Amino acid sequence: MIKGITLVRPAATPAELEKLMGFFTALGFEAGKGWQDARSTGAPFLAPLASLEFVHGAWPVSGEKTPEVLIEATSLDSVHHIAKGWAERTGLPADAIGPVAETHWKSRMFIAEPVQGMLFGFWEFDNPFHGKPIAVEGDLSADGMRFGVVVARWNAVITDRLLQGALDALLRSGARREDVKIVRVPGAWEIPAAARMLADTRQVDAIVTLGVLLRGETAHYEAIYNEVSRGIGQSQQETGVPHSFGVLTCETLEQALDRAGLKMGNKGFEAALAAIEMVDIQRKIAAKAADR
Ligand code: DLZ
Repeated sequence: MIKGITLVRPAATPAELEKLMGFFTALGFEAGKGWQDARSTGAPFLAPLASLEFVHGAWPVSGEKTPEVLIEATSLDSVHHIAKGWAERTGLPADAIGPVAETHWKSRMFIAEPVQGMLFGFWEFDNPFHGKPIAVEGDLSADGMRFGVVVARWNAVITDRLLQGALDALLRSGARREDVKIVRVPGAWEIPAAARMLADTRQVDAIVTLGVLLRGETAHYEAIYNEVSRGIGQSQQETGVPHSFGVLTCETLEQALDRAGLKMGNKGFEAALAAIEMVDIQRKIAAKAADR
């Protein structure tokens, strides 16, 4: 139920607020979304797990007690109920836990004074999705993840660069070298079969596939490309192991070089990041399902 803590420190004057903002900006704090209304001004500064917010003016509800610490919650009414019960059991005066009241900033809050003079504001936005991403998204930390990289030798001048890019992304994102298995296959045609073998071992969390098909130089280009992409997709779907697609399809060698670290980034690097992200998404979705 508890989501986060915001420490609020009122500045005595607008000049003091400016000074604090300058100081915390100079220290490298990331500024949050500032706000201003008829009564007050706020300048939040973000930390990964908390924020320290300077305000000036009547805040948060004029005429009421001002809490020093704000705690954002979900299911505010349940939190209030628990706080009331606790206050009753511990013999606190009835007004130690105030009523849940509307604020003037699209939220509801109650103020708790569990010990005299120490005020906590528990609050919840009216819109539960306010400022929060509603999508499940993967992080890019590969710490503790195991990968298979299947790379075609055909057009090795390109695929070696794709492999370098992929390794660079995996290792820089925290994967350990011993957790990355590289499998070299003759050409793109062999990628799906090798990827499937690796996935079936269940010893990898994701597979990065790397190859290059050059239209100008490949007989039956369409047929090979269709089969390679279908096979990689099929292996991914049937095994449930994420497979990222780093098989370039280009008209010329020059175009392929551009996509392997020259003018248009390195598609091996991008494919590796996609694999990391998919492992994390898979874990998050599984964790959410287990929570239900
Ligand atoms: C045969 C062939 C051709 C013509 N072109 C390519 C290509 O552009 N990229 C690639 O990765 N592989 C190519 N191959 C090789 C096939 O993928 C396969 O390795 C061989 O036909 C052996 O099965």
